[in-house]
Amino acid sequence: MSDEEDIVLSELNDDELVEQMFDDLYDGLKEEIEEAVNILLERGWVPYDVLTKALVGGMTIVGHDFRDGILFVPEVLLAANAMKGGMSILKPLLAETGAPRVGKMVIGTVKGDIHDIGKNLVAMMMEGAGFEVVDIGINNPVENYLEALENEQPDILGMSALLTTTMPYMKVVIDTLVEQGLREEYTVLVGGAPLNEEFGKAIGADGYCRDAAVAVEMAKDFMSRKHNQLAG
Ligand code: B1M
Repeated sequence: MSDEEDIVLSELNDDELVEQMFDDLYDGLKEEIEEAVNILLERGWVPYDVLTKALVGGMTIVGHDFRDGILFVPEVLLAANAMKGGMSILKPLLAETGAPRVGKMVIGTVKGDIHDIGKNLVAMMMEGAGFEVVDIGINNPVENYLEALENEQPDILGMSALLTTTMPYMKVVIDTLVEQGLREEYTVLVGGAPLNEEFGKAIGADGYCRDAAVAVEMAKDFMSRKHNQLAG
């Protein structure tokens, strides 16, 4: 029997358990991740801390080793799957805040890009903050965004890109909105690991969101400005 099999997650203290979750996420062990998420919740951890400290923390390590050629796509897919298992437990809890509906957002990952964990996390946190979120998934050409905007009439358009090769596509979407005279109708927020504030400004977005928490803060901020404008 290996050492791994001897570990009883519920017997670890919080720090050890989070460390073990980093290992289990790295190894793509979905059931273990789900069990550990439940243990942390039972111990009184708030869902947001489980998400950011344990799951996102673990995925950051995976990201470094992916970059350095230590992990490859199949392993990273398993890690992503384990992460999603943990996120699915947290999702209803994050959405359960009972906050009044503050606004509506359409969100999707841009064309050519299939990364969806960050986008899903933003969607979850936005729902938790009282936004109605319409998630149009991954690999979205501009037509998908336009269709969703027309059908859903959201306040905010959110776009995600994780690749340096796909992030310029955000500008294609924004330019199309400008061409069609629709740009002023929506607040456009963008995010994803390779982006930065400068890029957000350069492509004409209203805001660059470093992470999901910033996305929520910015979205709330834009909504309160919108309400003030309407009131004034
Ligand atoms: Co990909 N991948 N990947 N990958 N992958 C990265 C992005 C990479 C940085 C890894 C690396 O080399 N270090 C690298 C990109 C390099 C670059 O462009 N500079 C990379 C590469 C190269 C690739 C492939 C090309 C690999 C290959 O095939 N050779 C390929 C491309 C596929 C494609 O999209 N066409 C690929 C494939 C994959 C998998 C399928 C294996 C898997 C994705 C699974 C999935 O998403 N379902 C995967 C993963 C998991 C990663 C890493 C390891 C983790 C991404 C992640 O989920 N992070 C990633 C390394 C890294 O980012 N460090 C990597 C956790 C997530 C919570 O963070 O997504 O940043 P993040 O989201 C944050 C913020 O960015 C922000 O808030 C989120 C929450 O706080 N945010 C937003 C994100 N979107 C937002 C939208 C908003 C607001 C905020 O709207 C308002």
